[in-house]
Amino acid sequence: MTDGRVHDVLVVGAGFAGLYAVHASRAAGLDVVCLEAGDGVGGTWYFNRYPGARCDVESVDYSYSFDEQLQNDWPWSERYATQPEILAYLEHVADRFGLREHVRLGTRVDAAEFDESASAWTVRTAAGEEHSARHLLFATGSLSAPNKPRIPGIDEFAGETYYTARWPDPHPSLAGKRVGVIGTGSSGIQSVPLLAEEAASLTVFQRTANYSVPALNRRLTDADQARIRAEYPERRRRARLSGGGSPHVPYPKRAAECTPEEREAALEEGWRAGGVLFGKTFPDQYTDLESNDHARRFAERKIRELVEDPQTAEDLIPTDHPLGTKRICTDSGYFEAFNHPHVALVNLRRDPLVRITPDGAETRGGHHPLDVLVCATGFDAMTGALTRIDIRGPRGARLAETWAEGPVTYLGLQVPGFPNLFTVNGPGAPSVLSNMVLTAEQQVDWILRFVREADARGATQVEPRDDAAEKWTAHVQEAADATLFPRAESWYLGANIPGKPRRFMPYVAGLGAYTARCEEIRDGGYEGFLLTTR
Ligand code: N01
Repeated sequence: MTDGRVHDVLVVGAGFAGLYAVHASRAAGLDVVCLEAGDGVGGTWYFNRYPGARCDVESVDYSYSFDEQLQNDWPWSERYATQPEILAYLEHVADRFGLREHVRLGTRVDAAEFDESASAWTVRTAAGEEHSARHLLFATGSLSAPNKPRIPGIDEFAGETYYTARWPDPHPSLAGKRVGVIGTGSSGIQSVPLLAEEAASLTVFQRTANYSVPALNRRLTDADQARIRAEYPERRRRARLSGGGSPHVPYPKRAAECTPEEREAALEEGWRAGGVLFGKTFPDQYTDLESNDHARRFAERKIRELVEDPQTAEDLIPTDHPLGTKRICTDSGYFEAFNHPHVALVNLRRDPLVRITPDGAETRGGHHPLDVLVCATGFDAMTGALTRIDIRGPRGARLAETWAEGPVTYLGLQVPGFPNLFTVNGPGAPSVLSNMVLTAEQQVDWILRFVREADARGATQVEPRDDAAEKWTAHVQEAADATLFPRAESWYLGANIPGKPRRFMPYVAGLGAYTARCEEIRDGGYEGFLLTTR
């Protein structure tokens, strides 16, 4: 089945990026359709319903900026909104801007093929439908393809198995149950305190300890709302110029320029402010190991203060990466949860996981009986959502094969050999190292202007030159190599997926620098891109 039309734009995914792409396409006078695998809009915020799920960027920043009235109308109730509130916001946006009629829910895209003679993409869905469009825009998310851990016996577990990234709705009762959690990234760290409240016992299986800073979440008062509204234009302006897409200002000196007392005071202030920006207390924290060490030792002291059992505290302290080089976490009571007698930590580095059995988890040290297994085991990040789709370019090239050695993109927007295909928050863009909502707005606006420019020039196909993409991809890697990020075995470089090629995927230079480069290329006549007419 097909709707028989060749749309101007086909958007895959109806999360933050996809919904904005639909809205902006319509505003640009383009005919758009959006296909979404979930049965509701929201993308990551539709699927990640695990207990404790919240954004770790302040909600007033992690929200659309394209409509001032929307920005002023939506009263974020907390500093860091919960998943239900963010989902309600996205549903509101879909209704308010009339986006739903353009979105087909429950429609998973399995394949996409470019017809060179028609200069159009045809996508095939899991149900066998076909949809065509001149331009294909993947807003499939950077963290949306769940990683199923390769643990022997995992499929034979006879109890309930849940993935944080696909948490069931309604929430399953865990009362009276023995729950095990595998994974201590953001999802595990956010969910542990709430799982501990509900379960009869909770065993946390930790392979790599992670840094986490108390979120210090709080309700936003009417006075907060009024202040935020008054500050919004300036707040957004600063966010767009910044690295991380929020109006953060680091301490005005590098760590080495401070006296020990001054450094300690700055770190204490950063810690008391709460949240992930502790990772950016000093301006050189991601480039200078000594600066990072100051913050790392400070965070370690905090963990020792929060956790009563000295061995558990030592096990919870990361040993293998500088602070923040694996995505730093933010929590509400994570370390304190281990002070409860029914919560246990298993350090898999000392006591490795051998297998999952039908009734629990076996480590070298013994058997841990479980009724429920929670996998907070992350994602095939950045590329997984794209390479799981059979995407074929005009000369038969398959995206998964083209990226066999790692993703190559120009500006994180396009891939050579795949004309009229765009990615939002994909590899090579600031994406996960920035505020994904503002980066999505910036990229979608850029893409749509490019599409309209191509139309105005009568060009039917747009794609980057090989050399431009290779140069950009090398630049993304070099930018990362100038920081401490590559010192961690992180999902930023694909290290969490066995066999995945190592390439640092997000662009560390940040939103402000990235936007400036995109604008420079646009104003220079789209240097590095090929615009052709068939
Ligand atoms: O996933 P992760 P996540 N045996 O990859 C472990 C965003 N996010 O879903 O580190 C045992 O960070 C793995 O161990 P190791 C945010 O950007 C944001 O938690 O590979 N353990 C690790 O501990 C975040 O960074 C928010 O050694 C295994 C964990 O599973 C990103 O999403 C909330 C294993 C996976 O951690 C991903 O976070 C949630 C195995 N076989 C997520 N396989 C907020 O906005 C994997 N692990 C707050």
